[in-house]
Amino acid sequence: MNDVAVSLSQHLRAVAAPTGDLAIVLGQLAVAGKLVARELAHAALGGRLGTTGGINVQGEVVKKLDLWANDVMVQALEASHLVCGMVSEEMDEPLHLPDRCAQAKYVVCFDPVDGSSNLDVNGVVGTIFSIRPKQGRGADHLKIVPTTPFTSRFDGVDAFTLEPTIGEFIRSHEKIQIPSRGHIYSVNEARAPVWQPGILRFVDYLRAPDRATGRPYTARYVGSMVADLHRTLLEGGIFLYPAEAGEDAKSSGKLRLQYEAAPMAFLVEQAGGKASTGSERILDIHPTSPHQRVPVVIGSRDDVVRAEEFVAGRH
Ligand code: AHM
Ligand code: MG
Repeated sequence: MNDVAVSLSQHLRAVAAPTGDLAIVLGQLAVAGKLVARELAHAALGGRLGTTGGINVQGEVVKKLDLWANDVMVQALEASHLVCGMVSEEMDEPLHLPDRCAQAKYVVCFDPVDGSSNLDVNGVVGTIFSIRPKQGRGADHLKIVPTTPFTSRFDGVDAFTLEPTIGEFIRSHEKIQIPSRGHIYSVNEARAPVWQPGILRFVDYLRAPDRATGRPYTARYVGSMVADLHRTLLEGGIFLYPAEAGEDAKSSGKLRLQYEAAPMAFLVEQAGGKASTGSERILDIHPTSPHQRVPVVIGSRDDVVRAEEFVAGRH
């Protein structure tokens, strides 16, 4: 039986920074998460699925729930009075709240609904966020640094699952440790013709039978990184969204550094895994623009190391 007695709010009181400010921001994010979960549960019956007809700064179709969830996140974070900058997949420009700067400590980057191509089929989606210390003054802090300053203050990954009948996130997993090697790979193989040769050879290697090294791996791909990495955190294996050949926007992959790749890299590293672009640690990258994309190779340590070896041409 799970440890039913530990709620997220109790956990935050016990472990968050002595001032409690971080706990307040996380508490507001939990409120936004509950509101989004409630909306998702009822959106189909209420006719609130489908697209807005608009295209976001990434050139992607915007769903009604993307925008609704973005507004919920912005309002919840504004209400904390501790956040003066936000970067969102659904906002072309970073949102700066100058009147909050004196008091605020944090900038939050988020993807309100990751995996939104799954929305209309009731698939798994999720909200991804990273909380960064405010840097500099005024709008300067929107030149955000990676999450590294936070890493030393955390100690592993606990998971909290929303119990909807009582409206509480309850601890469901404690100190998650990713197996050092898995047996699942997760990648959109329809994109294989535009992968670089190292990634192509690596995925071919995973598919090749070899009893001694536990191959072939098996394939699982939801098309929602939150779902694919949830499985990877618990069962191990490797998730990839590699760079693609050509001049189009995917020459650095698809996933955005600040609100998709870096937060997931942080979780995976905290659980003992590894997060790379194929040649560089994701959390070592200094962002140069709000919606910067990076290739992602993430999961069990040994699997990611092996992928890097293929990318480097050693196999
Ligand atoms: P989104 O934030 O617009 O939903 O895009 C990100 C998602 C990831 O969750 C997922 O891994 C990837 O895009 C799937 O892309 P593709 O359909 O190209 O495989
Ligand atoms: Mg996303």
